[in-house]
Amino acid sequence: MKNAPVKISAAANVALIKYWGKTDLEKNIPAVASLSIGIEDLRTETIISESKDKTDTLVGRFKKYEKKRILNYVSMAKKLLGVSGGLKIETANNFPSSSGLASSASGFAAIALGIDEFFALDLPRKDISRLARLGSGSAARSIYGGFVQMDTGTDPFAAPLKLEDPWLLDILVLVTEEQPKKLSSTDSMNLTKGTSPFYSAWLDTQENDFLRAKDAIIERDFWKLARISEHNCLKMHSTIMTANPPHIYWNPTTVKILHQVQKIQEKGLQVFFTIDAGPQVKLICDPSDTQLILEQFESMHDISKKIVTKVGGEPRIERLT
Ligand code: 2P0
Repeated sequence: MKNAPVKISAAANVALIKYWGKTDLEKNIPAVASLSIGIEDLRTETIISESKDKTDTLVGRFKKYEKKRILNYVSMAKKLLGVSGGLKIETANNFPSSSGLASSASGFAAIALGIDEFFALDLPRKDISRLARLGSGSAARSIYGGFVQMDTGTDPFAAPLKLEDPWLLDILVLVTEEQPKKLSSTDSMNLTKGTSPFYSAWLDTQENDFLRAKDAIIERDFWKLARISEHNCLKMHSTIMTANPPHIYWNPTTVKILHQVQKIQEKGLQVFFTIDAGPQVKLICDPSDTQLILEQFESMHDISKKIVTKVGGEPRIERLT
């Protein structure tokens, strides 16, 4: 093996129609279809090169269990693809990890894209998406930028939503807490599936949400997409809060932000919220209103970070010489 190192930058994504629940734990098969947008400036940068001591090594700030999860994934991916040789994987996020900002999505997408590039496999994107899914369900969507859909099925993969022109929307990430979350998405999904009385309702209504959100995007109807996305997000969190034992990912600032968004909407500014498995809130804004929306949060000092970015997130792949 004598391959040049590769550098991958993959972006996090946020689902407007959420993936929550699996039908197969090992293969990470989502129980429901999902629809996401790539977040241009929340990125994982990963460099893959040949490891000097022939074993896979991981360089970066990881907890023991995270390191194990990533190294197991790399080993499984190489076996699956029929390639061998120790890899050195250097990886870093430019945003807080494991706190509901989708670091596993960008992280596993970067590794899947990196392994394909390092071994010059030239796999079709849909197969790289499947490979990323085996690391983390949401990572399947971070193989692309823009609006991305992910289906269910026996070996599903994500695909970009083809739009005649890109829909330019801003994303305002409001960070309320930078601590790693106490309950992982995987554990929370399993708990929800096993114990929430609302889980079956979640499954029953998801297809309709997914189809209506797709229509809203094609029709470029901001308020239609806003209503469906917010409802879908709150439905997901309701199943989590009604699991047994229950879990609340939100903190008081999360709730304050939701009330403030409702007030801003009443003023006619085009904004809606979504929240993943954590306390952070992402606001989707029409760019003509972003500055005014941002001003409405100026006095909320318990927001620790405000990141203004946009829908995008196309991965960048570079071969280093
Ligand atoms: C999503 N989330 O669609 C949903 C909404 C969080 C809330 O996918 O178990 O890290 O690794 O497949 O992808 C976060 O869960 O879970 C997630 P695994 P993942 O983005």
